[in-house]
Amino acid sequence: MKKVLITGATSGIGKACAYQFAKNGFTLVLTGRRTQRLEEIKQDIINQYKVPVLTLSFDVRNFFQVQEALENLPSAFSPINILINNAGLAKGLADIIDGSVEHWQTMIDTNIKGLLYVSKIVASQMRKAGGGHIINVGSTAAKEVYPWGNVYCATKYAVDALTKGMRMDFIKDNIKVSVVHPGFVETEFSIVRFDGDIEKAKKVYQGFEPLRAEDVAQVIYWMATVPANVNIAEVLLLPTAQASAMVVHRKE
Ligand code: NDP
Ligand code: 8X3
Repeated sequence: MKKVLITGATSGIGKACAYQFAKNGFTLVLTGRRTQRLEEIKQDIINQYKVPVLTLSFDVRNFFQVQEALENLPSAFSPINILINNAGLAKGLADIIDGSVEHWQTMIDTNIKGLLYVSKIVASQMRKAGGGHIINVGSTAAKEVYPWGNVYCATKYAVDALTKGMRMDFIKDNIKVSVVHPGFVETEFSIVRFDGDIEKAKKVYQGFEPLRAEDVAQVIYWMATVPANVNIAEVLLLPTAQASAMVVHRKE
C-alpha cells in the first residue's frame, strides 16, 4: 500500500489527514514534536484501521534532526509516496515595530526552513524511487496579506513560491507538487498564535462556521488520489462564510 508522511500530525489538519489516509488503508509516517500525542494517535489508528504507523518525533526547524529521522526509514515505511508538508504556525499579530523577533524567527524557521528541510530529504528519496507527490499546506495568507499578519503571510507566500519552484524542478523526476490554501480552520492554530489564550483564539471563529480540519483533510486526500496523469496543482479552500482573508460574514 502507498506510504504517506505527514508533518505536524499531532493536531489539527495533520492529525485529520492521518485518520483520513488510515481509513483508506495507507501506511502512515506521522511526525511532530509532542511524542506522547503521536503515540496516542498511533495506537488509536492501529486499533481502528489496522494500518502500519511509524511515529517520528522531531523539530522541523533542526536540519540535523530531520536528517536523522527521515534518511533511514525502515523498509516497510519507504520510499514515501506522498509527503504532506503541513507542520506550521503563526505567532502573534503585530506591526513590524511592535513585532517580536523571536516570533519572526519561529515562523520563518518552521514554515519556510522546516518545509525545505523535510522536502530536501524526502524528495531525494522520491527521485530515486522514480516519483512521488508533495502536497504543501499554504493558506489564504499565501494569497493575501492582512494587517499585522506581515511575517506569517510572508512565510506562506514563500510556501507558494517554493511550491511553484519545486513543481518546475521536479517535473523530470515524476514528482507532483501541489498546494492547498485553506481559509479559517478551527484547530489549535489560533491558540498557538495567541500563546495559549483560548478565549482570544475562540473569537477568531465566532459568529460563522469555519472549516473543520477534516474538511481540509478530505480535500488533501482527493488531491493525493487523482489519477497519475492529473496534478491538482492548487486549491483555495474557504469556509462558505469567508470571501477573502478579511471578509467574513459573522452573525453576532
Ligand atoms: P495546529 O496548531 O493544530 O497544528 C500544527 C501542527 O504543526 C502540530 O501538529 C505541531 O506539532 C506541528 N508543528 C509546529 N511547529 C513544529 C515544529 N517546529 N516541528 C515539528 N512540528 C511542528 O494548526 P493547524 O492544523 O491549523 O496548522 C497546520 C498547517 O495549516 C500550518 O502550516 C498552518 O499554517 C496551516 N493553516 C492553518 C489554517 C487555520 O486557520 N488553522 C489556515 C490555513 C493554513 P507539535 O506541536 O507536536 O510539534
Ligand atoms: C491561517 C489563516 O487567516 O488565520 O493561515 O492567517 S489566517
